[in-house]
Amino acid sequence: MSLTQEQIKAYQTEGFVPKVQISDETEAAQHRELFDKLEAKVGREEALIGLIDRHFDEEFIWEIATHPKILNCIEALIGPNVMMLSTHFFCKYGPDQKKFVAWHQDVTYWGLEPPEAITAWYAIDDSDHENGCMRVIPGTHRPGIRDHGKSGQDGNLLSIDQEVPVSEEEEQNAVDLVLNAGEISIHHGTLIHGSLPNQSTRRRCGLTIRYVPPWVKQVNRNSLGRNWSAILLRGENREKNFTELPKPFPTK
Ligand SMILES: O=C(O)CCC(=O)C(=O)O
Repeated sequence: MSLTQEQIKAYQTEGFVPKVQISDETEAAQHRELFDKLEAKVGREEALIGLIDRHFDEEFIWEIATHPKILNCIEALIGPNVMMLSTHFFCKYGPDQKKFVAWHQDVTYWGLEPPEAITAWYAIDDSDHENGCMRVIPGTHRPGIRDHGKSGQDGNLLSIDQEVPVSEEEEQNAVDLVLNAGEISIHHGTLIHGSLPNQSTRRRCGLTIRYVPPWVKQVNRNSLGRNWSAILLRGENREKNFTELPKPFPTK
């Protein structure tokens, strides 16, 4: 299974693929149960945005990030050579926490040249308007990176409180990416996206998985002051731009 020509075209023109089913109900329930255990171990505060690159020690995260169905979709969009840079959970608990994700473009502070990256957002929980699903502004990936400022608002989950200004018209064009657990959306690294606070009593947790083709270079550290811990998942890494780490677990 991969993407249809229509989905590939939509990604090129709109900057995202809104929905692809990856896991059936049983597999999605297993992933949720394993995430629940991890959340219970680390606590909710850490689970918000503190679970970064845990695919190195939690096998279920590695399994999601390297799921053949996800990699088929990524390969259809960026070609046969696929490296993974990172995994990162975004969790929002409602209704009092008021955590949100301000409008931004992922690659702005990632230190990549050219700034080419792609994200699969895997729904651990059902994700809808009420619990603060991802929102995207179609087509905004095309002009490239815009200047970002600070949101200045409490509750922005982004690492350095970044926010990109958007016009009223763009805001009105925003699309909700409603997903069932076990589905993914895919977005381009320069697509403007964010999410509103969770107004429900249900958790909204998604795993973001960041991929690049190996011809991209890391020229600066990322917003966390780190180099990416890159792993080759498909094809070849002829360019050797990233220090390639070994796979922490076998792939299926
Ligand atoms: O999960 C969210 O609400 C936002 C995720 C996000 O900003 C990202 O994938 O870069």
